[in-house]
Amino acid sequence: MFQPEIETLPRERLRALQDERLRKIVAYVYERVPFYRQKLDEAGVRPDTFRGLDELSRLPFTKKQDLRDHYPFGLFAVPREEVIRVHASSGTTGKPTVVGYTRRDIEIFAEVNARSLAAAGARPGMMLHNAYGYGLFTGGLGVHYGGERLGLTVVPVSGGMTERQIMLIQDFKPDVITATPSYLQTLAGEFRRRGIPPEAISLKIAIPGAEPWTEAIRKDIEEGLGVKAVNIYGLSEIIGPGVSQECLEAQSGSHIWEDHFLPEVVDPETGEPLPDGEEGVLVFTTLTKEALPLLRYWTGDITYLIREPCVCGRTHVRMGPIKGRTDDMLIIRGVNVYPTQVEAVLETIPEVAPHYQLVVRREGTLDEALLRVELSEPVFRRITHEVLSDEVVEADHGLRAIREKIGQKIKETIGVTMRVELLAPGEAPRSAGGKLRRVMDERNLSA
Ligand code: DLL
Repeated sequence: MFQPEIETLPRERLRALQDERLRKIVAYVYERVPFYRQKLDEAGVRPDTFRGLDELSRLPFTKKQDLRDHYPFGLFAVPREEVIRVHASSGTTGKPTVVGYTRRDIEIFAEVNARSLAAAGARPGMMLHNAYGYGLFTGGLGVHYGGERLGLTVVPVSGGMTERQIMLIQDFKPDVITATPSYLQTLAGEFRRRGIPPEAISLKIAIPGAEPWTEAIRKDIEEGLGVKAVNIYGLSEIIGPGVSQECLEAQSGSHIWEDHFLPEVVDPETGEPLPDGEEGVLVFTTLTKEALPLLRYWTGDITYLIREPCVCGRTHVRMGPIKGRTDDMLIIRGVNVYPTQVEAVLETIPEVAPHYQLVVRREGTLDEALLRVELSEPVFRRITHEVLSDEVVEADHGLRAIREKIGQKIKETIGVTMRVELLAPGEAPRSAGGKLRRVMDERNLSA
């Protein structure tokens, strides 16, 4: 562990620390951020009488729109001169969300990423191939500083230029790789294409994050690169990567670094806090941030909290995988659909690979969903073989059976009819370096 004492702090002491920090941060934002002073006044919360954790749910939520309304620096709690770095995340609409860090914030950013890398199994002296994007995106620099803090040799490759990535991995022989899961799949596919077996790749650990992924993708990455894959989660508004990290020991849920980020899961409709284990929107209060402290930030990410002790000995609560976002939930013919539900169905069908695209169109007044899925290599090889040996009819039957099986399972589990199209391996979109959009909603619903 990078900071064993804090990472294994007994729950009651962790709670006391959070309680103390929460009171402080409420007083801090009340004093320094006009937006929060007004919100807290409206909620009837006064810093001098606020009773900490027990009254957490009295605090107002902060939403992405609040950051947009105060673009670019309006929610900063320190003069701009004390901000030593800014990052920004590009939203789907208009202006980016801008976040800022004081010198101390950057130190904490490095610290939580060092913790995350260590929990993933990285050790001082190892080499890290960091293929998260450098620049306004928090991924590259966030993981970079964490790697340096832990004592790794950091190779700041950034995303993209796959040829060069492959060459550097073969020449430098790094132990750890950080990149989006879709880009790790791209790299694994490229090694495969060149006939380089996983045993010949130096990598031992991959740390995917920045977009949702599934157990099937984990398997694809682990087998393709010959690594263990452990999740890293985070968002710019809270700090960037390193808000939570899956440990190598359990590979089951990501530890939220709770001495800095206070999590809640709430009902997406009512905002009421939900009991542990129930699925809802993940909400964070930053406990130590100076430049951009946020109260009850509504991430839009859907998950649940796991309070059971972990085999690794860390006491910090775990979160499950991100099931989707409240805002990338699709409504297809009135049914709520998360892309990850589609992935979960595909995982149960051995004939297909974890590469797909979901296209939603509107034909007249009706939504049409088209699911384009790649066949697995062996099935594709069998079928092309049959076609070459003139068993075309049978081959078509085989494909139709697979298509029907997928369509039926989707209908049974999600409740939506989707047209299924089978693709040859390599035909579904791949990540060229950053986050991959697997869903294309081509309905123009505002028109
Ligand atoms: O993606 C920070 C990051 C960089 C995390 C590198 C991990 C690794 P944003 O661009 O602000 O920040 O996007 C944040 O991405 O609210 C989630 O919806 C999604 N996301 C991030 N990590 C994961 C993950 C970075 N491990 C948004 N699993 C978040 C699923 C993730 N979704």
